[in-house]
Amino acid sequence: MKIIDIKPNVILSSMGNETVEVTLFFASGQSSASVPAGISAGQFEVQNVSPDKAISQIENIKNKLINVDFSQENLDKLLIEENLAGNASLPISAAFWKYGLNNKIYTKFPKLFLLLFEGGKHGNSSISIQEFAIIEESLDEAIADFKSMKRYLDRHNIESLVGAEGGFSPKGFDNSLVLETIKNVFPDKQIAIDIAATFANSGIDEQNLLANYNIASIEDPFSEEAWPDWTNFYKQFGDQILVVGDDLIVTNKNRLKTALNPRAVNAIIIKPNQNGTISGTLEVVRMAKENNLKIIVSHRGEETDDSWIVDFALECEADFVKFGGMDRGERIAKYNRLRELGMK
Ligand code: 2PG
Ligand code: MG
Repeated sequence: MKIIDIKPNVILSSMGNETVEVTLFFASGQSSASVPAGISAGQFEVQNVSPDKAISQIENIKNKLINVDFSQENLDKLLIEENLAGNASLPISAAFWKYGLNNKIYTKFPKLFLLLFEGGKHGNSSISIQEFAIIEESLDEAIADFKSMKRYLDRHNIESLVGAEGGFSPKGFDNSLVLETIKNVFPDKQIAIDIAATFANSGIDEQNLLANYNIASIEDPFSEEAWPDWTNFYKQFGDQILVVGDDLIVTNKNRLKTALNPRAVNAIIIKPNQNGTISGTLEVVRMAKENNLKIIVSHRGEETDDSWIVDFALECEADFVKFGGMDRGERIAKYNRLRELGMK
């Protein structure tokens, strides 16, 4: 596929910060993609630069990208060789990838980690765990459940902030109150939490959590360098729950290798902007599947209205997705895209 022109552009993210969008022009059409950002980003993610710098990096290599017949792999290889920052390479890589999708029909859909409550860097700091989700198999049910929780909070006069990802973040709540509330409203649903331990206040007792609540998945229970804690935890609980690496692995194949021997995880968060290219991300997905890890494709704390991450999740045949709560336009865009692609 030959790119005939490239227009990088600055747009605003869901936090009102500037981020990069790229439009690629082809002989027969065009394709745009923008990049999200982490609020609780892992320290080993691909490096980003300011949007202005990213745009000048793109302008500087424009001539090498135009009128060349690229495959996705060759394009991404060049972006890496040219040492582009993540927020310069990914919008090009993703816009190219998007253009190559031919209105595919999907029949298999991932389960949803429907975000209900948020704390840590994403919400009210009296809640130290970053994310509390319930696991849903149907989009319609997820929509209904999110509304049920809203009704419950309204009925009890519980005032709540809207978290960064469209979840509830009620004033005066702490981790236990959040978990009790979920248990109360949805006694039969499985719970998935993201402790985001690098940023969480200490004092979370994982054993206690598992004993008292219907927890099916724990993400980042320890910081990204606490390998022995991870491997011990996996040994103890890996046959009961998903032990999920996000900041630990940062969609990086070398860190994934480390997490496999000795085993630290049985599931992985996949975020293309932690990696920097589509091919690099797909390589991590392949390696994770070969090693029987569950695949969880995820949005970022700071998103854009772009919903290509949804198409990406379906292309990867992800087991689960994280697209937030149902209370912010940029999150709703993902759920609308899921619906458009056929999920009920
Ligand atoms: C996470 C993500 C997305 P952030 O930790 O899993 O939910 O948050 O993008 O802020 O890293
Ligand atoms: Mg996380």
